[in-house]
Amino acid sequence: MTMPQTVKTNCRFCGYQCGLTATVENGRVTGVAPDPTQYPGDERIQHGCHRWRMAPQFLDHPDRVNYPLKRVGERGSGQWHRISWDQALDEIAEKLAGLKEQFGPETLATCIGGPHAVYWPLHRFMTLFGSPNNVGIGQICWNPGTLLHAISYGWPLDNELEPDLTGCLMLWGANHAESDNSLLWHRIQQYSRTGKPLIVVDPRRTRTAELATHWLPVRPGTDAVLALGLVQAIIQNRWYDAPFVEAWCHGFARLAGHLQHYTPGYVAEATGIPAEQLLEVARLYALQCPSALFTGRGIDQIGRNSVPLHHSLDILRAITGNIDRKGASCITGMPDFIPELELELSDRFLETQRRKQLGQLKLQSYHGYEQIRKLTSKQDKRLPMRYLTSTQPNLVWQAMLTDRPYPIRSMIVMATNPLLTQADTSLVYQALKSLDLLVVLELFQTPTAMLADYLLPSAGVLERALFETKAGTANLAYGGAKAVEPYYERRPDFDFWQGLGRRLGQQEDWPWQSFEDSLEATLAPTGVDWETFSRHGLYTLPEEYEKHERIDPATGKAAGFATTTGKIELYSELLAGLGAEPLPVPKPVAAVDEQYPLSLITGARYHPYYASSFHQLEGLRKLHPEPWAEVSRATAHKLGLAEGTPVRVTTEKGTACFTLKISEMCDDVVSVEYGWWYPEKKAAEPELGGLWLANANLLTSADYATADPLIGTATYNGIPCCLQAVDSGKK
Ligand SMILES: Nc1nc2c(c(=O)[nH]1)N[C@H]1C(S)=C(S)[C@@H](COP(=O)(O)OP(=O)(O)OC[C@H]3O[C@@H](n4cnc5c(=O)[nH]c(N)nc54)[C@H](O)[C@@H]3O)O[C@H]1N2
Ligand SMILES: Nc1nc2c(c(=O)[nH]1)N[C@H]1C(S)=C(S)[C@@H](COP(=O)(O)OP(=O)(O)OC[C@H]3O[C@@H](n4cnc5c(=O)[nH]c(N)nc54)[C@H](O)[C@@H]3O)O[C@H]1N2
Ligand code: SF4
Ligand SMILES: [Mo]
Repeated sequence: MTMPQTVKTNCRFCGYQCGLTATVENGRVTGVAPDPTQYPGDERIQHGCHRWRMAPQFLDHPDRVNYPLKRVGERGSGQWHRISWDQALDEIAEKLAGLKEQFGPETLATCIGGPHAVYWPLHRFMTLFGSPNNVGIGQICWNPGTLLHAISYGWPLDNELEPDLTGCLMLWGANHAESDNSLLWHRIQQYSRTGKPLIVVDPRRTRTAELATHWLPVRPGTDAVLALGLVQAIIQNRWYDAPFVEAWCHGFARLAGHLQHYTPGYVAEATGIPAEQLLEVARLYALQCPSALFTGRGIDQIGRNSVPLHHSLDILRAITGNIDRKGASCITGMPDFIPELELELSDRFLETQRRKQLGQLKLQSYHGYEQIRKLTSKQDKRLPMRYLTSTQPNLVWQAMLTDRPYPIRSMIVMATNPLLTQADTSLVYQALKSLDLLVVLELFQTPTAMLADYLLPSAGVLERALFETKAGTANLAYGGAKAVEPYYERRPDFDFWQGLGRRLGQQEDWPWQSFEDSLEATLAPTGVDWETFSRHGLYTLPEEYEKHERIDPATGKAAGFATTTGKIELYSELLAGLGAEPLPVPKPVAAVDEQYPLSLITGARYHPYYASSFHQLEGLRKLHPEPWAEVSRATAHKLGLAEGTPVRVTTEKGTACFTLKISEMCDDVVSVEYGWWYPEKKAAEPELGGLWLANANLLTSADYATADPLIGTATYNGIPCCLQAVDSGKK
């Protein structure tokens, strides 16, 4: 027996990685508590969060995967044989070498998810193996905003909120009350108490919208029209920042010409937002600067309208002078530590293999990446490559099923549950079932893991070091040390990639002893060692603003922006050069009809879950036991349905069942939660943990042909659907 010790560590039940102290006895965690000496630096912030308290239970939950498992029965039969890590790695390496020999390295795909884990080791392996085929979530999370910011401003932007300084706050398609437990939500609440304008654009009156001075219940998917209406109102009324526009914006006259028909009346008709409200909001946003504008997944997930909308919002910020301005936004910089781009060895990725990338997307492709890189390089900056070039998922599933344009016969899935979180579950299911090799690195036996040939136990929260870096787009890193050695035979994901790489001829490129060793090397250029970093869990430097005004002593010229013209591009020369629309053009939203008379939004987030995670934790499940489908009171009345009724939502793609909830929101809209499965159900075919019951992605599609042609974004919001009681007997 050893004496209990208190060690510094972090939560990672969401992307914030709040600091914790853990009590450790005999290598086991017996308790955790918020640690105010680490990020976010104020233990009150964690008080509103239920998840971190679950950490000790999570560590030894009976459903955790503890040993490497190899499938023995039919795929999905739930029959496994325990094997050693060496056997697993040897067999996987041998199989991959054979497939590579037969079909080329592009026959291996990977699948990754949201910010749950450190992904660069996976990308490094794939660069060296030679495959461009990583499936991510990027097309509907992060990439549309990041790529458009880079095009408009020359680099991604961090939106800022300083409750005392910010004069107006706009939240567009984001619901921080449910999606964010940490510093930002705390600040939004603090800001709302000042009484200054808080504008929320969301078809639902969410808990965030309840704080708003102005709630704009936009019709799903029509946001780009609304954004252009705001821009037009600001131009018409001369509320824009004329000196800033004159000095720093390119294409203002062409923009003004382009906007003629976005009158308040036209916009009201298209979006459902009354003309007076539009004018009022435009005036507040333009004149109460600094104005902050945060966007969320609501706008990354509206198919062909995501790019025009992001572009319109970039313009809105720019013409009101809210770029790189304290209290509004900050153009971030390259990190002092080694950026993801270098850790992934992206520049070594062979040209022949880049050309094997599936699809012809204009931006989310190697060609698009290179065009942006030429410009960012002017200011010595480089965006991460692999995530911003990851493959449109639909093309990968199709290649698995049809062998066209070439066979993809194997996939390694890490820290994601694509059967719940990628669009079109039935397609994903068929594709995964068709593979010669499916490897899943997981904490739990998820529905995706149930189909694996090899299911490998990952070290999770408190068992592995953390180092989160905004993918190398900012000089910011947070994280810290593990509290204990992994329980049972779990290992950090890094060990898997290093072990596999070393077996497949990549020995020289995996020089480290351990994951921590690699993190130490990553931090080295900052002069801070891993131990020092872990004490506070944060590396950053104070932000600087208005950097475009800085005079370069060598040339005597102002730095400007890393774009073709050196200015913020309202009219994008880069998009024009790619043959895309240089000014935003909203696209029609899918029309409802008699068969599908309602508009569906998928993905409502609710505490305490996070995507498809945590449904097995009883303590959390009881807080929110049922998946909801929400409609307005008027819509429920029209359908003759009462709250609590089990309902079936149907789209062209499929059907899923939820419990009806009446909420304040746009009429004729249905909002369903996503990520629901039932870990208590059988972990084998055909149930697959209740995969086919309440899973929102039974209703969605990521069809490449209808997705956005620049980034590949599919439509998750604004899908025609119908809703009926489960016992209505109709099919
Ligand atoms: N319809 C619809 N679909 C959506 C969305 C939506 O709004 N609507 N949102 C999309 C968005 S924005 C995102 S980001 C995705 C999220 O989708 P995913 O990233 O797939 O999220 P989870 O379902 O939480 O799956 C994460 C899995 O990783 C495991 N895990 C956690 N930590 C580790 C680790 O360190 N290593 C390994 N190997 N595994 C780990 C967890 O046990 C869990 O099963 O969903 C997307 N899908
Ligand atoms: N509890 C919990 N927290 C999470 C997650 C989770 O699954 N659960 N997921 C994490 C991840 S991966 C991400 S990316 C973030 C996302 O965090 P947010 O970006 O805040 O995402 P949501 O909470 O889904 O809020 C999106 C809002 O957009 C609205 N919306 C839907 N369609 C439209 C539309 O057409 N126009 C407009 N203007 N709005 C629309 C929805 O009603 C919803 O309220 O949250 C993270 N935090
Ligand atoms: S906010 Fe996120 S990281 Fe912080 S304690 Fe809650 S779940 Fe953990
Ligand atoms: Mo996400």
